[in-house]
Amino acid sequence: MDLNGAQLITRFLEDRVDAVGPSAAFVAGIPGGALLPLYRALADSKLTHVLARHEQGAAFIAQGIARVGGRAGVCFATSGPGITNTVTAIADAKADSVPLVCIAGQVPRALIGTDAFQEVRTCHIVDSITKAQFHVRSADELVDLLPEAFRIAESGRPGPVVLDVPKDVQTERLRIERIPRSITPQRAPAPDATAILRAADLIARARRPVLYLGGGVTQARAQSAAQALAECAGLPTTTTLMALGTLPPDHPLALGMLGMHGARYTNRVIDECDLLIAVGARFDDRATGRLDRFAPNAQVIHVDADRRELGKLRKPTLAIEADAGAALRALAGAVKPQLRADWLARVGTLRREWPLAQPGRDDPRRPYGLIATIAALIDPETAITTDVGQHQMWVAQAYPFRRGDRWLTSGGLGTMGFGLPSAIGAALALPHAGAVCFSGDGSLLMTVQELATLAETQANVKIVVMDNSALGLVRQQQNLFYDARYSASLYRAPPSCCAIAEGFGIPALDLGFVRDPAQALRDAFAQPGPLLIRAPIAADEMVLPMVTPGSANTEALG
Ligand SMILES: Cc1ncc(C[n+]2csc(CCOP(=O)(O)OP(=O)(O)O)c2C)c(N)n1
Ligand SMILES: [Mg+2]
Repeated sequence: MDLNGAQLITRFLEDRVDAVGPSAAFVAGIPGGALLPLYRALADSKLTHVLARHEQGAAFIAQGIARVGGRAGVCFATSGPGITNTVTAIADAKADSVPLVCIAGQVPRALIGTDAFQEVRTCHIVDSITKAQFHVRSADELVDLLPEAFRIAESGRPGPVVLDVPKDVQTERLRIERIPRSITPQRAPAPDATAILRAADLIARARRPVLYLGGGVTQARAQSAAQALAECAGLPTTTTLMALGTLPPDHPLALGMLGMHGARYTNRVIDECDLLIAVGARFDDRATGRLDRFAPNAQVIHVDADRRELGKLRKPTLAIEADAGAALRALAGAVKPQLRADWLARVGTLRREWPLAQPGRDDPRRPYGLIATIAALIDPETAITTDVGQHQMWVAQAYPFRRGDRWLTSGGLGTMGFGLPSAIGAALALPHAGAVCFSGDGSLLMTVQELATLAETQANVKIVVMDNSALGLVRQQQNLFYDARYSASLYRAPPSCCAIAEGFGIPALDLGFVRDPAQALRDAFAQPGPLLIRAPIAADEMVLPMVTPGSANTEALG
């Protein structure tokens, strides 16, 4: 067949829909000069383009689709300012191992290196925040590079890939027999059988083991294998922020989230453990606190798809490079059933002595009460996204997550502005269940223009803005660690987020003006479709406990 580079791209993406499913039909982006040939081909394709209002939004919409579906999301950005606008969202995808393919326009080949209009050295800029990046030198190269970009993004430990495609590569004609097929992503290796036996032996001999699960378990969609292992070997189980939902909060072995804003008892159980089984977790500083005092008396089994994580921060007793799902299934089959009555009794005592206090849990006008009231109204299939700040940590502490793949938050990079566009992406991929975005009044403004995208797509997204007229988490740290000198953390002229939403064509509900917030929320969540809900929050509410950065997790404040 005879076609041009741009048509090859759209035909490849269309074929991917048959292999991956309907959400692969979405491409989020913004056109521009260097990408107009691709948009010309798009006009003839069956793909559904989501016109974002900022390229960061486009890349986060693609992330939302990827995080709920597990396969690569796709975004388009033009050369120069288009691709530089995606940088934050690409770095975010790298930090949280999210498969993402960004197709960027570039100036025509003859102009490269001439400081042409809208020319930047794209590959150079994204080098350290991608898994791979390719400058495409001819339409012929696309035949291999398109499947390769997706294979890399989705295989092993997933991550972002950028294709830098000059305008005249998009218009260059080529003859091919057939459209290149997408490659089935390769999982990380299966675990070594001897290593699994050794791990099972370490688990059998441990007296106080803890299972420590990270985002890799969600990536591998290994929730049931993780539960099976925990239940068979009697392992109290903690999760990182990224793996919330792997064990439902009412599971008797669930310890909840560890780390900076984890419950005191969770961090104490880890402090007392003699074997830590880390799976798909990377000993991130927000999870471990002061590293040399994290699980100080424990041997460590570390399972990860990425061998560079093994021993990067904590020297393991036993390192296993493997897909989290395969390793958990193998371990669940190899461990001997144990009840561990003494250890579980000790865990119960710590849980009673050092519980997670949730003041105001019964009051929908306070953070925990608001989250609990909303959680009771939402289907477990609904995606929950957050922005970054106190509201994110309150949701992490209080929301009763039941599915890891329905929980979307910017964990590694901590990007304000993640919540709204990722919720749009998630809701496009889950049209019935939709998405709820818990945002902050600061974070919302980072990508507020995506309200226009929401109005246009009518995606089923509810936005709950926890409005404290403040950069709350910054203010809290200034209160606790910087002599309560509040520098640049209170808004003196806060805008009305309800008026903003309405200006974009999104209806709004202000809980500050209703008599019965619980009833107003019931009514609001009974209606499908976009809505912004403003929940006023007192600026002095804190998210506690909190471990001082650099301290041991057992020394939390509050
Ligand atoms: C893009 C970006 N800039 C700055 C920060 C630093 N930061 C972390 S939390 C926070 C405050 C967030 O305020 P808001 O969204 O209102 O949430 P709140 O803490 O008030 O709930 C800031 C500025 C960040 N995480 N991301
Ligand atoms: Mg705020």
